[in-house]
Amino acid sequence: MAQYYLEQDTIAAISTAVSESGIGIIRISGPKAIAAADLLYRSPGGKNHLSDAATHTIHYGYIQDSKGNVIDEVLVSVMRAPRTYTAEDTVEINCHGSVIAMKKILDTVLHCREIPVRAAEPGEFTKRAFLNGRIDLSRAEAVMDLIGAKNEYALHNSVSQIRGSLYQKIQKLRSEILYEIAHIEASLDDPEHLDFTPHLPEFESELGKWQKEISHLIRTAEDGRLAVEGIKTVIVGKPNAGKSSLLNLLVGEDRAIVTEIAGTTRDLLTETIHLQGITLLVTDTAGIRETEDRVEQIGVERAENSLKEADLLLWIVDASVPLDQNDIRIASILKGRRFVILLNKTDLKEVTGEEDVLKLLDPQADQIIIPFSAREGTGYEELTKTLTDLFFHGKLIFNDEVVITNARHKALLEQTLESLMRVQDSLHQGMSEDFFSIDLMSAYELIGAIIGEEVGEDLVDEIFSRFCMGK
Ligand SMILES: Nc1nc2c(ncn2[C@@H]2O[C@H](COP(=O)(O)OP(=O)(O)OP(=O)(O)O)[C@@H](O)[C@H]2O)c(=O)[nH]1
Ligand SMILES: [Mg+2]
Repeated sequence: MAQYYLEQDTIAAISTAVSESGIGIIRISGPKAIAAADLLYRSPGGKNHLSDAATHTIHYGYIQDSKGNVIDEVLVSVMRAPRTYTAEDTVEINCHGSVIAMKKILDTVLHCREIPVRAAEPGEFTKRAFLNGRIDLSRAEAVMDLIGAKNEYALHNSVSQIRGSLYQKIQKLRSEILYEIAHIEASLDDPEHLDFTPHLPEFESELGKWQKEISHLIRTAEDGRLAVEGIKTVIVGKPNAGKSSLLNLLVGEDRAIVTEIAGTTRDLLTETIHLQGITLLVTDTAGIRETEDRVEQIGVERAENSLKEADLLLWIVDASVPLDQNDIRIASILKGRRFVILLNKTDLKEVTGEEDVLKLLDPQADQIIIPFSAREGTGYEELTKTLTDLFFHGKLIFNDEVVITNARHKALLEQTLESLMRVQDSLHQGMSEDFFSIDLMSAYELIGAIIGEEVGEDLVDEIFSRFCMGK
């Protein structure tokens, strides 16, 4: 673990949301945490003191201000170092969740003259856990992801990283790389007794194995991003096809205006939808057609622009009317993209069938078409299943694979892979060991930065400042 200055001061913050709630928690951490809390705490009989309390015990009583007025009735947890969240002495005051009471208690802790306690910065408790060596950086970052988790998948993934899944994987790779570095260095130091050459084939196979593992981790990042941030899904189709009706069906509420007038939707409307543990960011767009209406033209432009950034397109085709020029134009825009066709309004008499739509597409394409009715909800289940299969190959959700969800981790893995590729190049060019030992060392350092080895203080500050208050 890289060495950082150890914090000596005691810090405090409100750790729960600062809004009316069942309970509120004021957390104090640092060498003087227990003494500071003791000054404000009064047990029911007035005789018990927190300073005498055994570790990991809870105490009923009152918190009073400097003049001895009771602020609130509380339960105080006393946890002594090192088995605490921050690895320091920690006190948590559980009060009734009144915003005024929480603020007043915090204020009293911070303004106590005898014992200086300062307000914690955002993420500072978790930063201390990291600096005190209780958790590595990947776990600390997973704590932040857990707080911000927007779906079950994201939650599951961050819990797994908090439990050290990524850490273990990285540590294993590091120790294997370090072993080879040591081997090379030893042979450089003592060439008479230790020759690396006979070991080269084995080294090369190790190198290939690391590259494979790291490439695999990098590939999981795409699934990870989609799972955690949501799949950017754009609904396209000609006017009146039922795009806004589909959005409303997915959201389960009347968000978008639906009328029988073609050209109803003008602006983009994006809604977040949770389906079986995954998140979709679904955008409804204006129907694509040639139009003289200036406002509608802008809507069509916006629709076409939003398509460009989408992870997935849902093309709504109106089965109750014949295909026309607009459908042909849409089919050409969608060429080469990942899309699913919904043949909508199948509750009406079918004028356009699946074969008609397929004729507009590349005959090689293995296109998914789902008969649908936004009015009656037909095809909804098939759509859900198609989406989860498309993005998660039916396996990503809730298996134990380590998935990269953090952009910093992904970038470091990419750089590590580049260094390893340079090692391989040197190897193929028959360079001497000292050449590739430099790149091997940089791979070792880069991958170590994921778990917080070899990272500078600035980066540590920057990462933890993104946490919320009280964490
Ligand atoms: N019978 C039937 N009517 C539908 C279905 N889906 C939509 N409609 C009707 O078709 C009309 C157009 O629906 P919208 O959802 O506004 O269509 P849109 O694609 O958003 O249209 P624009 O915003 O104009 O591009 C409305 O009258 C809907 O009630 C369906 O599955 N079956
Ligand atoms: Mg619409």
